[in-house]
Order: sequence, then structure tokens, then C-alpha cells
Amino acid sequence: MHNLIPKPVSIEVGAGTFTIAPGAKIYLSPATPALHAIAAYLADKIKHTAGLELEVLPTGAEPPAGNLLLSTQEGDPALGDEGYTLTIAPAQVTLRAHRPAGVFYGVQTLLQMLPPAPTSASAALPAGTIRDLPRFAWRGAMLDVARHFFGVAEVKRFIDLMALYKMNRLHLHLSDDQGWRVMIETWPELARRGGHTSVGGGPGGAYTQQEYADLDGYAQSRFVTLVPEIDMPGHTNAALASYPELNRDRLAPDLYTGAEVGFSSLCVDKEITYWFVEDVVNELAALTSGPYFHIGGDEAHSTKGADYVRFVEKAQQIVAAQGKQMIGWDEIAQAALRPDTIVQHWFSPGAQQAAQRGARVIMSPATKAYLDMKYDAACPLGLNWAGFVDVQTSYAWDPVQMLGEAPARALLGVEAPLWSETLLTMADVEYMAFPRLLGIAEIGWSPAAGRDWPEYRLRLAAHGPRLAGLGVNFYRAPEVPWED
Ligand code: TNX
Repeated sequence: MHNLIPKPVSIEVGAGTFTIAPGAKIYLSPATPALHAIAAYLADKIKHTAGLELEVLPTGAEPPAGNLLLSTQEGDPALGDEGYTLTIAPAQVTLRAHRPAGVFYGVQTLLQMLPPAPTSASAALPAGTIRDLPRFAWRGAMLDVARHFFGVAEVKRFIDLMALYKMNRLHLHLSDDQGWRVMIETWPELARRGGHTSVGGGPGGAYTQQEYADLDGYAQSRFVTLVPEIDMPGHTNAALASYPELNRDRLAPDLYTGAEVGFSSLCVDKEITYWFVEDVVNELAALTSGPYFHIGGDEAHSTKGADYVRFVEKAQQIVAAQGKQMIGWDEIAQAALRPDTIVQHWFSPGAQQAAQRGARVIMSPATKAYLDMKYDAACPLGLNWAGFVDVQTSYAWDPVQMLGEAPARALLGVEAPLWSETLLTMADVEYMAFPRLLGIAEIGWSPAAGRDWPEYRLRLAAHGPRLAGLGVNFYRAPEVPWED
């Protein structure tokens, strides 16, 4: 109970243990499809970790002793949509929440109390009561599938891993100078031509619309909202290379496989630019179950200031017309923003200034939260323009302190971006994301008051065998006394 990540709001230790014995069943109250799906997920995990097959009862009934109950009845509404109460008694495990998301997070807590690797056919859980709810609504990670492409199965695995640590937003960076990664039926060359390379000249790739919709649905099953990003008006060489008519002189540039930024721009005064933006936003919004659409907006060094502002304001109208809430990086704060537009901080004071004017913000400070920064000088992967970010640095900070004068309620939460210029495989991605992602997950979920590196480092150490058991290629940071 004391090695949980993220750390729960309250733990009351009880006496004894609950043993999941052969024949134990999972009861549901009420027996809704949502609870059934979570119970099946729990049963599947228990089968893998403890070698026990738990039956999920398809009807709501009172469980006799020796069983588990998942319930959205009598859940405490004060714990919100994602909070839960997990009671482990020698006779029964009871997990109550106001909503299915809370049950799912309670299940994650329960799973972290099971042995990390397969054992013999019984598993004991320590008795006690955990009451828990997240500090922030936005607990995100970002995967750059543009610089190097990662396929559906790889992204699903990443979603699975995030969900274990109660993260609930996956921002996909779907376009950049080096690649366009999702099929847009009205502009098919974006994926066909713009998608077929990557940094260093690899083969690239792009999701079909069916694959993207499948990813979105899969993410929902793990209580993760996908946030699509199409970066504009800069970072657009792949689009410009795919359609000559998007260029000022109607001449398409070559595909780009380098890693420099800031040279490309959509033509802000061409009418066709906005037809393009509208079609892209329209198609992608239709594939997206979540309420957000990210337009990037960073490092538009080849777009004049006034043009940039005009572009962002038009993009904002287009996104709103599709019924989505716009998100953009710090730089969009130069434009007149709608009250529901969200600004994501990475490096400049843009988000802070927007927050003072009433905007909601997501904190992704490069010096703390960037998972593509090297851990140290010896790190074989990653970049270091924002400095080295070791495990302690990425854990020991608080997003509220980065708001300056802005009120704390402006803060929607945190997100850890993983840019992939130097990352070719999922093993590379995992090496940079783990273990730092666990620290960001805790910053997003747990109260700030409990944040203590010497204590966290020991809790993190206990997750070594868990990550290893999942086959995660994590970095064995020397400042953590990893358990075997
Ligand atoms: C800056 S962060 C960028 C990305 C790069 C990243 C590398 C941001 C909004 N823009 O284009 O990939 O640095 O760390």
C-alpha cells in the first residue's frame, strides 16, 4: 500500500489481508456495460499477474465473502468523476466510485498491490481503506508521431502504460515538417506524399481514418482522451510539399528529413489555406470523441507577427465551428483568444500571460516535463536544448508555482511531451518516458503537500520489477535504488 504511484490522497491501514483465492468472483453494482468492461480488464490483469481466473458475474447481486465488488452505487460524489474509495477487508474487496472512471482508477490502485510478476495461484492484498481523487483534470502525455512514426499497436501499448499511472490525456503530434501522419480524404496527398518519410529519411507512415478512429476508441476504453494536434502555421513542410497550391509560388518544396525548425509557413493571406485548414479540422474533429483540437502554433518563425495573429484567430473560429475547444502552444497568447481556448506552456511566458487574462493553461515546462531531454550528458538519446532533466528534476516541481501572478484555478493540469527527433523505436520511446512519466503522473494526480524526493525515490524503486515485468525498456536512473 505504501509504494503506490501516484500516491493516494489518504490511506488507512487495516488489519489482515484479503486473499484472492481460486473461485473468487467479481460482482458488479449495477451490472452496466461500463462496469463489466472494467471488471473484464481487472480479471485479465489478475490472470496475468497472479495466474488466477476470476469470473465476472453479469448481474448485480450482493457478493458473499471472498469476492470483489465494483460499484458505482453509493460512490461519494465529493470524490468527483475520477475519484474512488477502495476498501480491502479480510472478507471482501469493495471498490466504489461515483463514475466508471473512478472505478477504473481504483482498479489501477488495486493492481499495484498485487505482486509485480506472476506467482503461484493466490494473491494477498493488505487490508485498509484508500480514498483518492486527482488534483488536476488534465494528466497528459504527448507523443510525436511526426518526426518518427509509431503505429497503432505501439500507441496502444503507450496508452496502456499511461493508464496504469492514472494519466488521462494523450496528445498526438500528428504533423510537422518531416511528416503528415493521418489520412485526410479531401487532401489525400498529405498522408500519401507528406507521410512517407521521417527525420533521417526513414519510411514514415500515416494512420488511415479507420485506424485513427480505432485508436480513439481504444483510448476511451482506458479512460484516455486523444488530443489531435495539427501544427500550424509553421512546422508545415510536409503539407506544403504535398500540395503545390498551398505555396506562394505554387512550387512545392522537397520533403524534409532534417531536424531544424522554423523555416516553413502556410500562406496566411491565401484563401486556399483556410479551405485546407477547414477540411483538415473537419475530418479530424469527426474522428475525435474528445472535445479538444490542438493547432500547435509554436515556432512560426517564418510567419510575420501580424500574420501569425490573424492566422491563429481564424483557426480558432474554424475549430470552434467544428464544436471543439482549441489548444495551442505558448505563442498563441499573442492572439485574441476565446474564453474556452487553452494555452499549453512549454518555454515562453505566453501561457502565464494568457492565464492572467483568464485563459486555462496546461503546464509542460521544457526544463522539467520534456521527456525528450537527456537525463544526463551520457544519455545516448534525446536533446539537451532545455538542459538535462534527471528523474529528480522532472519530479520535484510544482505547476502552480509556474503560474506567476495568475490564479491557481487557471491551471488545468500537466502534460509531458515526448518529441521524437532522436527516437526511432518504441524501445527508445520507453527509455525516455520511463521512469520520468511516473513522476509527472504523480504531479498531476497527488496533492502537492506529499511531494518529497527522498520518499518518492524509494517508492519508484519498487516499480522497477513492475516495469520490467511489463517488458518496459526503462532507464535505470542511478539516483534510484531499484529493487530487483
Ligand atoms: C521544440 S516544444 C518544439 C518541437 C521540438 C522540441 C524538441 C515545441 C512546441 N516545439 O518542435 O520537437 O522543441 O525538444
